[in-house]
Amino acid sequence: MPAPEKPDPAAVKAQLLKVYPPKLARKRSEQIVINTVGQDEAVPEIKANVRTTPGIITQRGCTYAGCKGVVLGPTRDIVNITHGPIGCGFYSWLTRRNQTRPPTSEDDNFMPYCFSTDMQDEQIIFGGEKKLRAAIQEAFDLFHPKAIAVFATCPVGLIGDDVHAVTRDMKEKLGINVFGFSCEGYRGVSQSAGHHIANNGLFKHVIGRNDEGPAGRFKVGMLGEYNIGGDAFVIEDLLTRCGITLVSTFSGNSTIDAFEWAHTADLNCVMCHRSINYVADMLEKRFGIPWIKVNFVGVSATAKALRKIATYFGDADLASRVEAVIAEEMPAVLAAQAEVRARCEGKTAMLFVGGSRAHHYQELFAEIGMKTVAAGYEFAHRDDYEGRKVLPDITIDADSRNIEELKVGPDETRYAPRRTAEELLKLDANGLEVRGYRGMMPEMPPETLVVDDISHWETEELIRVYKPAVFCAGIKEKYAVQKMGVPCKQLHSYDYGGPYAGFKGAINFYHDIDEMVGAKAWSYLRPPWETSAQPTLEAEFVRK
Ligand code: CFM
Repeated sequence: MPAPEKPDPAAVKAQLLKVYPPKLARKRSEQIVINTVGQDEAVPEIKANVRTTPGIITQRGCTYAGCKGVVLGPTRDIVNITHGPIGCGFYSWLTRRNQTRPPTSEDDNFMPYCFSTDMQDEQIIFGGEKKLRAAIQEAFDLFHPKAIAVFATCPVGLIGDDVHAVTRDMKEKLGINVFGFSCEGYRGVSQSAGHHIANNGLFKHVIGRNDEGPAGRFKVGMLGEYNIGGDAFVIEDLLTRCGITLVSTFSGNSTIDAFEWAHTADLNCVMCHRSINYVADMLEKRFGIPWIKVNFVGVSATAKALRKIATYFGDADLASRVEAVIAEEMPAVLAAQAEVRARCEGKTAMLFVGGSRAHHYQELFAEIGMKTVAAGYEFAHRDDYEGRKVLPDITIDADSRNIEELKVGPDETRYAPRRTAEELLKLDANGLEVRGYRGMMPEMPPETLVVDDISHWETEELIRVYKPAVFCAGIKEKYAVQKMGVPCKQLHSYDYGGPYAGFKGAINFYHDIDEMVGAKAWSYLRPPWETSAQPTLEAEFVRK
């Protein structure tokens, strides 16, 4: 049956909720919102960052994944040891295609290795600290790294191994930086808690240890850019051509040194607000570095980000170099847009990804005339949906309170506000939106559906109703979506594609999406349960 021209979102929402028991339906009802944008970008309230109800098939990951896999994983010269069963280490190892590029083959690069204590029953019963100590020693003897980080998995928390005591001892013994994270998978409602724990750990153990950062007139830090599919390489190239010095990136293509001198930047640019806003805030409070939200996904967003940096530094030469770089890049972009738009215009997309990409990638789709009809984050908070203006209204529940909130004040000797309060106000008036993030919903058209922590049932139902031309999600959803005849673009790993950031990345994205939405293959696909009269798989209850 062809999809109706424009499904009624209220009816769709009711349809999604009707299978749930009343209590769950009430909860999900607050997490599924029909968007409206009123005066001053007022959007409806959405419930977010709450526990997934057991029994629901969620797309979320765990706290350990957010800490080890997401924030620390992309750094090449820290030996990251997973203290836990081997699966935790293995499945958080390079699956999102975070790339790195050491300057020479002599430089440390541990990313091709997966380090784990490979906990066995014996450690679960008698404790794993001894094995962890031995693993740290072994890693040190083999690789002589500058730093070793240890990540606790669920069983570690359950049996009570103290990763901090072990890392403290080993730091003293080995004379290098060794630090641990209590990022057991169950510690928060999703990987978001892991981001926060990672941010805190970096701030306590790494940032600020070295005052000798790179020299430059326009020194920025990039926060929340993880070099998926080579995105950071594109951004680095743009900044270099503009004459902007990238002091450190958290954490795509990064090093421990760059983390240690992160406080020498004069401006921080936040890409993924969800995963790293804590570091941005702490760097400002302790060292006086202001931060702005940027987005290098999408052509106009990229140009805007570069211009914002130029505005901040207020230097005419820098501004003209930025304009020159944009002008160099635009002809190829416009040509690609024109070519692809002819085929993609008016087609629809749905994006259910993480905590920032469901927002950022809407820009790229809009640039080739595609409409986002529904979108949502897996684990973002209300501020990522509704904008940071709602921060004071967010209720802190027991799950969030479980995560340490560092109290950070000015550094006694190194606090140096890069701009005065008046200067910041002026920059704000010039469109810089210092410390601001407007969130996803104000930029989505009215009548679109916003769904937090989408369930598998809801995913399938939305696809049935809207029949989008492309569905953006991750590996867990990919094949179920494609079996429904809809192409699925992985926005976590980019499948085998990318980079998608900056101008060159946008061109890659336009072409990849053009190929996907134009491919007839999906419409020919018939899953076995539709083509066979016989059930393809039968099961019966073993226990009656
Ligand atoms: Fe930030 Fe990310 Fe994302 Fe994220 Fe992630 Fe990721 Fe993501 Mo996958 S840090 S919130 S925890 S932009 S791994 S690089 S793609 S879910 S939208």
